[in-house]
Amino acid sequence: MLGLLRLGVYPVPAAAQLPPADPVPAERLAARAWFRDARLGLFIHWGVYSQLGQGEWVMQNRGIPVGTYEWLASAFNPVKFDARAWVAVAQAAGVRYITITARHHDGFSMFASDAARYDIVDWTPFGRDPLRELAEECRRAGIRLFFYYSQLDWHHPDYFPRGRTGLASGRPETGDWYRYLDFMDAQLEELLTRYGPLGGIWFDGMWDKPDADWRLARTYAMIHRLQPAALIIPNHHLAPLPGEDVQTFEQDLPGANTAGFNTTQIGTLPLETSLTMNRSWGFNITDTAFKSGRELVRYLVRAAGADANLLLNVGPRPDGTIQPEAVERLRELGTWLATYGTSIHGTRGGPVPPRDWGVTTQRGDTVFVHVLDWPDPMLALPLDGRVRSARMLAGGTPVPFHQTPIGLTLTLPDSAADDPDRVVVLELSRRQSR
Ligand code: FHN
Repeated sequence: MLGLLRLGVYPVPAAAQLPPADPVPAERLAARAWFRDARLGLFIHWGVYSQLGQGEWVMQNRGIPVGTYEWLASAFNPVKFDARAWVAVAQAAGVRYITITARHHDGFSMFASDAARYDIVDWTPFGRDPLRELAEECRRAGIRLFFYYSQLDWHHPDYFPRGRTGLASGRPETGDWYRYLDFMDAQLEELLTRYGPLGGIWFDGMWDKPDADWRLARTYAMIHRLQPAALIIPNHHLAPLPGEDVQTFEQDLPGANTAGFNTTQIGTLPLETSLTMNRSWGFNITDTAFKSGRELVRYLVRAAGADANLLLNVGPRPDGTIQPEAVERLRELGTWLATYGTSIHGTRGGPVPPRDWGVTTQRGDTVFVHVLDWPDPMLALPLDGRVRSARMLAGGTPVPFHQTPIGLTLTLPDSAADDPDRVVVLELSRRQSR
């Protein structure tokens, strides 16, 4: 048992490793409310792996040993990287926050780190810190910046005992787990003290060693101490743990589990769902399976109806440019939000839970009925509020409605075939408002 503990194996599930959470300070509660209002974030998977155009797991998938991958890292030189251009694409899409990979599972740091020489400034000819440039541009544009930080590491010698992955990395079968945890805390301190106020930290990779002692309480406490308004968003696929601020789901709406690794337990924290625009997170040169702008609008709407944010991903190319297919779809989202954003940004899911025909979102006395799939002119909703008026959001055409004690029926105008979402705006009489 003692041997196991010294090796950092802690046969106690993560949940039991954390003391009950202290009351959440006001500024973090305010940050959580801001996060819920934001509704749309841009996820960016970008790094050394982008050079091979086979996604961010190429080191693992092709069994590339550390030495060879280190050479690949030394060739990384994204000369066309332009933080202002990225932020402009995000702004035009109606994005309110960006979450970028500061360090993915390959262990390479996309920022200037004193805790590691294996970083973009020391190890590559590029020599610049893209996260610093992005942080400045985000601040200028009023977009909040989150850093994705991988707890899993296929490069670090102290990520030992190994977990489920990274077994072909060619590292010696030795290492000091707690020295690895110290390394992570040192890097997180750098990220939380050198890039200005952050939206938060988006963790990933704990699932590689689910029974390990990740010392979460210590790391979470440090983050909350260094930046009290920073949010902790863990992609551990478990129900929320003390000290965490957002529950994120991957490639699934909250509660669903088509991906096979998401918990179906929905807690009370703000919710988020991360989604690839094609089938890859990191740049994949042969992955042309891009979802249409229409599909992405409808996913954003379904996420908002489930009271969750959409964190939509792009995988920039090795030269630092974003694929035109992705820019085009982000532009389409922005065009749609220019008209319909009021029914998404700053809303909450409900009052009618998600349905096959669509979802509802609400803000104060206003309810937005998002009709996504409904062939018939009449739509009945179990809405017991007193509706004062009903109109189409686009164009303002009044929508005939009939109110009964058990609900409401709407007579819907024909929809344009390519209309991704017919939005009916209901104004509730204050007395009844939620
Ligand atoms: O392994 C990662 C993967 O590379 C990617 O970062 C996604 C994003 O949510 N998360 C992990 C898979 O669960």
